[in-house]
Amino acid sequence: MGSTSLPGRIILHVDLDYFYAQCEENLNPALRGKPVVVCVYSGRTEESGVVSTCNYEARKYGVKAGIPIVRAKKLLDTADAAFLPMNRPRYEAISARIMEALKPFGNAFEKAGIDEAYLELSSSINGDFEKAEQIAREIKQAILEQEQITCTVGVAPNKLLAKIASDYNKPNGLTVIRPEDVKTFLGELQVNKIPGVGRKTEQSLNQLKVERVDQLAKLDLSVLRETFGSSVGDYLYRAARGEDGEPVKGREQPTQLSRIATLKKDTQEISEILPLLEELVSSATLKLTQKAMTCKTVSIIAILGDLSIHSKSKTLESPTNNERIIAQASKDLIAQFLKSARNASVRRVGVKLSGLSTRSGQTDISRFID
Ligand code: TTP
Ligand code: CA
Repeated sequence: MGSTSLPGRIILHVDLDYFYAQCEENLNPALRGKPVVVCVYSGRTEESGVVSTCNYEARKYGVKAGIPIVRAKKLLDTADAAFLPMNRPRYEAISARIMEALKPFGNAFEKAGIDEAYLELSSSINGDFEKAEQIAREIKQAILEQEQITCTVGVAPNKLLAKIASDYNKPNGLTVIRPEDVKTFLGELQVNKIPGVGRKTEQSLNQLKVERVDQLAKLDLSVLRETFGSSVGDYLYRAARGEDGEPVKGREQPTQLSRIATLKKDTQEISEILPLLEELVSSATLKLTQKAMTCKTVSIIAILGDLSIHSKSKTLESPTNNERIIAQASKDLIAQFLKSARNASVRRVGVKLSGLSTRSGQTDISRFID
């Protein structure tokens, strides 16, 4: 079922600790050591609204994100606590500087929220988890020195596991999950540690007598699909095994990829067109493979001597990055084109691969559960 962790892959997930509250502590160091609660005031009454986040001193009293401010005040009534209004533009400016500082540490960088990001280290350190751990320490030090912000880092063979790792030991933590430790590490966790598994999914799993991830890994895929539907079922099945092929998306993923070139001379002969077309297919397919993507549709483009542009497309039976299949489809299409457009003298020829998706076919489904 799709790709798992590619061998040698190492991903870092950086999560800034109690982010908004830590920003407030830095803006007013007198707050340090006290419970600090950042609030979203609704404006209805003086105290109505909810807690956005709070520092770890406040968490000791049971305060957490999402609870009413009134309730947080009750929990903290014996403490010398600070209640501050949220100032999002301030936190965004700090976040933007930190994100810029993080980018050079990886081959690819993906911001996943105001206070979290993924870095792909794979190709620079050749699967060396010791080096990855060292880089994680350097990152923590760099952010601390530059912004006086602590963070927690997870290091693992894929994004899913890196996120689970960074959640494991907060604040100011560093957790490394090596490929050989995945099964043991994951197996002992409660199912709600899987990103996306909230109260509802957890309750449904509990009804199936599943509380820990090792128990989840014993469920048949068919049971998971019946209970949660096929996409969430597939996600849980793979997550229980620590499998995730999602790339760190440096930029927006392309939705199509094309190659086009000019023939040595205008021609109507397929034999004079095919060698160039095959080269273009080969180059496009290589790019697809490098991006760990597949295509669903193959098109050929023909620009004639009169500069008119023509194209023909074929939707494949299943998504692929197999060069042989893509080359065959292109060959069929150009043959069809030459047959239909008699006397067409081709000047430029091209191939376009579209309907691109990542090989796992999974698009961050964890965000949509519960
Ligand atoms: P989180 O990373 O979930 O929380 P955190 O950074 O405050 O704490 P932790 O040390 O556990 O990582 O969220 C990041 C920021 O997003 C957080 O500082 C405030 C904001 N936020 C809300 O406004 N409402 C919410 O319900 C949550 C969970 C977060
Ligand atoms: Ca955080």
